[in-house]
Amino acid sequence: MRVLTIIPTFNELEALPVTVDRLRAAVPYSDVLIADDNSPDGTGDLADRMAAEDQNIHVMHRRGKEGLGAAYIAGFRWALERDYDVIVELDADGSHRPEDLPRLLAEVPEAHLVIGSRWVPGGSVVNWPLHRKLISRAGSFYSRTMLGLPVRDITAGFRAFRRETLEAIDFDAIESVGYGFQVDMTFRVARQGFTIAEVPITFVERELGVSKMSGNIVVEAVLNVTRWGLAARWKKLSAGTR
Ligand SMILES: Nc1nc2c(ncn2[C@@H]2O[C@H](COP(=O)(O)OP(=O)(O)OP(=O)(O)O)[C@@H](O)[C@H]2O)c(=O)[nH]1
Ligand SMILES: [Mg+2]
Repeated sequence: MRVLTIIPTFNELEALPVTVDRLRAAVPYSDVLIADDNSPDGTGDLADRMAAEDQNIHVMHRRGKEGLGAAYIAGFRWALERDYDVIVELDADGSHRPEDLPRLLAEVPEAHLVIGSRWVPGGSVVNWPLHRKLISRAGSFYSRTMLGLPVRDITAGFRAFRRETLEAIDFDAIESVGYGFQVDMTFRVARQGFTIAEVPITFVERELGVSKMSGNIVVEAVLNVTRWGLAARWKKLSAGTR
């Protein structure tokens, strides 16, 4: 099984080396692709230095900040052009513990998409205030109901895809950038009839660096979910009356 872990970065000078070291120790057979959006703090140069010392580390330098979704899609294309069997998404900020990755990878033979989930029994979040937990759970609940998806943690960003799953997705049709990107991907995977498994993880709020979360990203996600949910209902309804 050839595994590629994609780490999107924007200004992650402090956190990136720690995360990559932990990943290399936890899953030494995974290659790493750092997809950097020309970070002003020099994360891209640091990534190049890391790649020069470790042949399993690769770097993709992108023009500028275009959002996490665009960086992942570029990484997916890079992986599909090479012979990777499993493609993993991992944040640079330490929120996703690389030590949990072996448990996700162990589920890949059972499911087309494996999600590291905060909101299944055994999953948890460390260092989040109550309101952040409520927003995340409410967002997942709304998306789950609106889109009819049997997934507890729809916005989760710690994921392992089988190659065939990504091959079936039309990346050009994806517009969302933030959390919406994760919801969008989940919805598309489910609509292909693929199986999705959730593995409990402990999510740790970042201790190093600065968050790129914004109100806009949340608004985008809610609006898109509403639009997709209504469109899917409308399609079902009009198919029934024909
Ligand atoms: N390449 C790229 N990476 C990004 C971009 N925005 C965020 N990232 C990376 O995506 C990962 C998640 O970003 P965070 O800032 O932690 O956002 P978040 O996890 O949604 O928010 P927090 O919970 O507050 O940390 C990190 O590795 C970021 O560096 C972007 O525009 N381009
Ligand atoms: Mg984060």
